[in-house]
Amino acid sequence: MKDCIFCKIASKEIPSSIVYEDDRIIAFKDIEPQAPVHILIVPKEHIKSANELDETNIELIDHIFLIIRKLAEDLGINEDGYRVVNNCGEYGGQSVSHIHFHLLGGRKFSWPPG
Ligand code: DGP
Repeated sequence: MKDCIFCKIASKEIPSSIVYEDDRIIAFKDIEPQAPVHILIVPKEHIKSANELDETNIELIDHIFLIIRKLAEDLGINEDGYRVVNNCGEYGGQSVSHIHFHLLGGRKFSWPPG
């Protein structure tokens, strides 16, 4: 989608530190890391937010979570644990309107979130 920063990252129009890519998704380092490991997992298809998901996206979401598990192993954060976050909409704190999942690890997180 024109003017979408994550579409531009997916098409390599904007550079990023890519840690994983396949035909459906791209994963890259967050530009403002909130933890020693902070990766964004983003579908290449432009989906605005979790609000837009439907049955046609089930395989995509399955795939994303399997890749998150693999990345957690590869990045060595699986044993200590990690957090996966999806921010949706204004109250959820979503700042980029292209659905994405944060994989955060390398430190202990508190609960509830702010
Ligand atoms: P959210 O607030 O959930 O919409 O998260 C958006 C994240 O995207 C935020 O943590 C910062 C990150 N981000 C925004 N622009 C860029 C960019 O150009 N490159 C990278 N690598 N990350 C970005």
